[in-house]
Amino acid sequence: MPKECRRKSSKDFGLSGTGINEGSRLERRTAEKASHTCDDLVEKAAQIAASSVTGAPTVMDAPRVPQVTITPESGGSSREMQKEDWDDAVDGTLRRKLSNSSISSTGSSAVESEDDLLSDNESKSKGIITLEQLVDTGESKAWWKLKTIVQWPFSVTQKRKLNWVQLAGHKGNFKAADEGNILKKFSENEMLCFEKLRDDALLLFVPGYHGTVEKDGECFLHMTDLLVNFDLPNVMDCKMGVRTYLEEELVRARERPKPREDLYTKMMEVDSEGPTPQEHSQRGVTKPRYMQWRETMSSTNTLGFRIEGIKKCDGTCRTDFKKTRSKKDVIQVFKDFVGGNGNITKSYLSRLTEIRQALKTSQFFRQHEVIGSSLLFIHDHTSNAQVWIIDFGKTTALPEGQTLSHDIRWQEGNREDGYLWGLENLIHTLESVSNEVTAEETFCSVAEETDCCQTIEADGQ
Ligand code: I3P
Repeated sequence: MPKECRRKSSKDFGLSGTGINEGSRLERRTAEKASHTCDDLVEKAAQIAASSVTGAPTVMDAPRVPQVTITPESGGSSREMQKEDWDDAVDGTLRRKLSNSSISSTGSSAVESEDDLLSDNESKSKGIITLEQLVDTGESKAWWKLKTIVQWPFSVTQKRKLNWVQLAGHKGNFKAADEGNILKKFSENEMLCFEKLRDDALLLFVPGYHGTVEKDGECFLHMTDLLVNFDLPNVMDCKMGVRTYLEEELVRARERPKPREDLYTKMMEVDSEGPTPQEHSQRGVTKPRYMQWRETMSSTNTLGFRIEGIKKCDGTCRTDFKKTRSKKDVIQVFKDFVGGNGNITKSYLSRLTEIRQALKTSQFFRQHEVIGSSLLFIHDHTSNAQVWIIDFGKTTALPEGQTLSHDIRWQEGNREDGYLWGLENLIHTLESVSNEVTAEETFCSVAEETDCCQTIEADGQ
């Protein structure tokens, strides 16, 4: 993908909100640019996935499936959504204008350094995934928060005030959509994955995908909101696999290393002894080096998954898991997350077992290098508990005829990602949580009975 296009989409299309609230002249100009860029990309994407990009359901047709939601964090990208917004985004014609992606594995020939391929620092900030949607409590947290009143197409009585909190992820990647849905910044990789997943065994375990839409001059993936069926949900994001960067990122960094100060700073915040003497002197760390360091600090390398963030129903939010590495520590975080509830733990375990089974039969899974994808755990006080496979921005198709086993050691060149190995460890972790929780529940009930017996004996005397 031409570098020029990517830069335009991040800077000019208002990822930090400039395209929404500024004057109409700017909006028009921005929209014109976006249209132009989208048009260029439509043809290209159509060549890749022509047959599958048709027939996106309208809002009314969209299946009401539980989904993930995330939202813009920056104030500029939030506002009340109006009927005409949705008319713009989803109408009968629904032009399939495809924006470019800041994460693309297809444009390597045009890029000049690792960052040209790997990241767009103008549009991305930190982390990884999810957010939450809940009834407004009026509380004001330091977390990135977006308040949106969804006014249409719902009646006054159906209006709901929503708060969305983004646990992790690239800032500004999400916008509000019609109720039950969200808009996620367009990524070619992710779109192609969703198109292929339409006919795959994993379909039941990924967010509903309703095609692409254009809004405010930007292109988005129209997806279901995974939190919609929950009442004050607890949400955890686990990034899967032993590797969190693509092999091509590694190659590029080797060919054209580009130390980044922001990654050096992030590394220093966690461990001042993390950077090498050379990295200290240049005050910069390359992306793969940073990613590898993150993997060794967390449980990615040792367990094949890591905890990225947790949002609990009480409003507390944690993303400080960069040094959560040992199995013992991971178990403790999970126990806290499920609140010592054995039923929720068992529901999660059963869902993970279903996911494992589906992965083993999935053609999509066999034919893709799955990098940076997460499992999203969601439960609420009704013991409704679900796990979803999310984030396919860096999930890349293998060359024709090549497949992965996902459970053998990664060596550069074999593109293995350790996803299944990580899932196996995740299941073992949940089993340990379940055992501990059951033992504690048994202990408590015995203790209660003992107290009870003592009372009876005392009464009898
Ligand atoms: C970020 C995290 C993201 C990565 C991002 C990192 O680190 O590893 O997965 O984005 O790279 O900065 P952290 O979790 O410590 O904040 P990608 O997955 O898209 O590569 P970026 O800074 O280049 O966006």
